[in-house]
Amino acid sequence: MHNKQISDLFDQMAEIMEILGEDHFRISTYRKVARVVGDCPQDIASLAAGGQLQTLAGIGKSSAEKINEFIHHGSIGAHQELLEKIPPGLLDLLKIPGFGPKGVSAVWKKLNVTNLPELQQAISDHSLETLPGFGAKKAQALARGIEFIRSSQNRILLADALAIADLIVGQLHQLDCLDCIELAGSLRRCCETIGDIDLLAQADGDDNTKKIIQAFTQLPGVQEVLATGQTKASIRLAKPDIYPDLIQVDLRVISSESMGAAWQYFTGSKYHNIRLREIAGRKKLKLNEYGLFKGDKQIAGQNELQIYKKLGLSYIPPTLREDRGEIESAQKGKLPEIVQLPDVRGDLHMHSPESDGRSSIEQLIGAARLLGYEYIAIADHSQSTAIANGLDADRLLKHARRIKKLNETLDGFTILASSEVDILTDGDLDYPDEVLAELDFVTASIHSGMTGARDKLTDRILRAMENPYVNCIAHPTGRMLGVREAMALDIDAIIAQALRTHTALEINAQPLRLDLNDIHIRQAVDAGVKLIINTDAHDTASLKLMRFGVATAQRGWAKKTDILNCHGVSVIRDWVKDKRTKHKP
Ligand code: DGT
Ligand code: CA
Ligand code: CA
Ligand code: ZN
Repeated sequence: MHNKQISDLFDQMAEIMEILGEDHFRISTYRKVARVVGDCPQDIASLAAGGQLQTLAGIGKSSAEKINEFIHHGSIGAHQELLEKIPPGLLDLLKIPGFGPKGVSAVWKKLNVTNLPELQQAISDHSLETLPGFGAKKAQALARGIEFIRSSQNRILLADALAIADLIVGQLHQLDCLDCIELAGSLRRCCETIGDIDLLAQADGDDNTKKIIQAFTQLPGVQEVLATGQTKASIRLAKPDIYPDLIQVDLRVISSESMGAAWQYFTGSKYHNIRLREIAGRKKLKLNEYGLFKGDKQIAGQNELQIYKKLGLSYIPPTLREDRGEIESAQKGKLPEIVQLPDVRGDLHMHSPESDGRSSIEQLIGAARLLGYEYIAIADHSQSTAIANGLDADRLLKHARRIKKLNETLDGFTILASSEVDILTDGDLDYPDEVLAELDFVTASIHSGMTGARDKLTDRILRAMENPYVNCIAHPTGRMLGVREAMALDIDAIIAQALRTHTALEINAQPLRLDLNDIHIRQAVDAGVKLIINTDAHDTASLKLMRFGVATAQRGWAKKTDILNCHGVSVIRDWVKDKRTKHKP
């Protein structure tokens, strides 16, 4: 499908024309084309091949020609011409959240700013503030926006970072001069993306320390040694294929009496640590990576727990250390008992070969049993997701009957007949209610037209939740880390509707998704909305991705009682039955 690329090109043409101050009418025409193409559920190339482009509202003759040009040549001449009229760095400025073509045009024409570094300069020398409509507040917002872009560039997915870290840990573990090696930093806090990998090795004595640092800098795959010191080193490794750059790994060697303090310090987050140092200060103590000190005397440092205890806090799990209220809660001894991987009792979103899964249903059951699960749901795609071989109603009903029959042969395990039903552009579902009624559990999700307007997209989901057969919304925002932004959605409205309609929200455990994210999970938990952690597995191996969903749930302060699939299958069945009968919206 070229839809996204074409939509992006038209958007970019509109943006460049707006920067150039060109004709409004053409700008809004291009925007309209971008939206129509982005929303179009069919492949634009096949519409074009059938000469049907102009049947789409908003696509006239000249836009259709440009689309055809792209399909045949991979580029659009008018787009290339527009690109030549502006300094290329201006396009980077457009990526700053909250900074549009009008703003870009102003800084370019009035301050001669042509790229990100120059904009940063204009912020720091306050020249930006001299522009009409740009006060200090706006400048600050832009500075934060630039920081956001920086921080999302060059980061890698949690799961990929963990795989690399595991390899390094495995290799260093073979050294007998090392007592233990631990993960720290954002990796230990299970952030969704990781800037660099932080490792701590515990060893005593200069010789041992030296040997570890040496082994670390000579690991296979090291492309560059950034720095080496007595007790620390930074290297750069080749990233897995999907990433263009190198990933940095920092190792620090710590002696046993400071291991807990260092682990605490280098786990972060920075903001969490700042708060802890303040608390230490108020108690006339000093906290650093070597320990907690009263004058010159170390009163804690060997283990982390002691540090929290001596500061008057209960132990704070790494996934909560973001200064998002965890310190206040720990002071009162009121931290939530966050969900743990063994609490998960089933997985309600996976695909079989009936749509685009690669492992047979029998294999999925076998793997799920090994994970200690009591139930799974097979949720294949519905007919509109044709690229994933989605099932039409007939096939679905047969598929569901086979699954229910299979279930009767199982002992101590339940397989549920489900579907991942597309939410169509108007919020209708891809199957009629009488078909959905034959399923044990229904998950609904959006797979098309994700670039639409906020109100429209939100309404689509709100309407789907109104359906008494919809039990869960899968990957609610549709974001893919570093690939695709979340849909513009009114999350508050979706959470309120989930509560009102007894619809659960999914925490999709795919490392690329982790959707809902930690912030939205926390909002849902606070509102009393039920969540479901699913792997969306397309093969047995992916069933193990559950840990990433659980970690994200922890970061959103979710308890096992908040998670529907931390309950037995009878609770799941009741959840379905109650919405169809008692809570029918
Ligand atoms: P990342 O690498 O961007 O995903 O995030 P982190 O949290 O791993 O950040 P990193 O690698 O710069 O630092 C690791 C931890 O070291 C950080 O979470 C907290 C601790 N730390 C505390 N104060 C500082 C500081 O002033 N500078 C740095 N670099 N780290 C600090
Ligand atoms: Ca780090
Ligand atoms: Ca680091
Ligand atoms: Zn799926």
